[in-house]
Amino acid sequence: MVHYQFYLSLLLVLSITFISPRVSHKESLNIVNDMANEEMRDSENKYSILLPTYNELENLPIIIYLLTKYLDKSGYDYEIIVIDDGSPDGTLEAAKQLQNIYGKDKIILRPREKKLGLGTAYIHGIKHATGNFIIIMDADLSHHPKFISQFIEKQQSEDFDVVSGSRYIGSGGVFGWDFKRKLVSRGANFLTQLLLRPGASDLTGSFRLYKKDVLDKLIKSCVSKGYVFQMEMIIRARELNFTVGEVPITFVDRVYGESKLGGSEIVQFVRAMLYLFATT
Ligand SMILES: Nc1nc2c(ncn2[C@@H]2O[C@H](COP(=O)(O)OP(=O)(O)OP(=O)(O)O)[C@@H](O)[C@H]2O)c(=O)[nH]1
Ligand SMILES: [Mg+2]
Repeated sequence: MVHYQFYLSLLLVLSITFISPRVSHKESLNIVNDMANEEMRDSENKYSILLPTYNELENLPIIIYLLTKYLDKSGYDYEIIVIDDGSPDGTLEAAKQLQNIYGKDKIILRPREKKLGLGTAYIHGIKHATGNFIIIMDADLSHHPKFISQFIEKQQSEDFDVVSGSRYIGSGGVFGWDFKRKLVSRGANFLTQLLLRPGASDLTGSFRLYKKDVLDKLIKSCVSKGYVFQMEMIIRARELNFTVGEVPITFVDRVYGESKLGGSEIVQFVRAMLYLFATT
């Protein structure tokens, strides 16, 4: 019996040493270390997803269902922070019911009394975030949660400070926009590329992942509050020497609810772009 065990162990040692010689001892140690580091990183990381909502009653249940589906599957630790600005359509009541379904640890409600704008909605949400990473996305189903794991992988690949979803690289694209809307988006991106050389291809998109401390610094340095906030964030990131990675995303125009982009937003955008051109 003893002999049998001895020969079995000997066989095991020999096979590890001779049968798999292609991986050196150092290499195998590195592989084990990498695996351990990755696991540790993932177990330490938490992703806070900020969902600003204004009249998203039809969209909120679907986006929350998709978020939990994809994130639960990927195994990342996460929380979803809904920042509703007193939507008259009852979005907040729906959010409360969703909280009962998915749990208070996963769905966090941080409502405000009235519509105070998107920029300050993010600032409000960040204050309550417990994750070391923040993901910002729209709640109107234009941004698909399936891309989040690609954002996270991209961030981890080179330890990027910011990962920005881009409609203008690789397999990225826009679906459902009319010609005017495409022209406005392309025009805004083109002009900003020309004047500010931001080092990122999609400046007006808002589907992004940030290291929390980086986002805190970026927000402090941003002056604009409205629509143009997204563009300024990337310009400030370049100015402060933060690294920005990009992931191609497909953007689908909202099916439910109304668009809030109007002429005043376009004027605001051009004004802010010229301001940044003059000051950065
Ligand atoms: N909390 C809060 N959320 C807002 C406000 N304005 C817009 N949102 C939300 O921010 C996200 C982006 O706004 P959208 O209206 O979709 O802006 P957009 O995608 O540029 O334009 P459309 O999709 O065409 O309407 C959506 O989830 C909105 O519900 C606001 O003042 N406060
Ligand atoms: Mg939208």
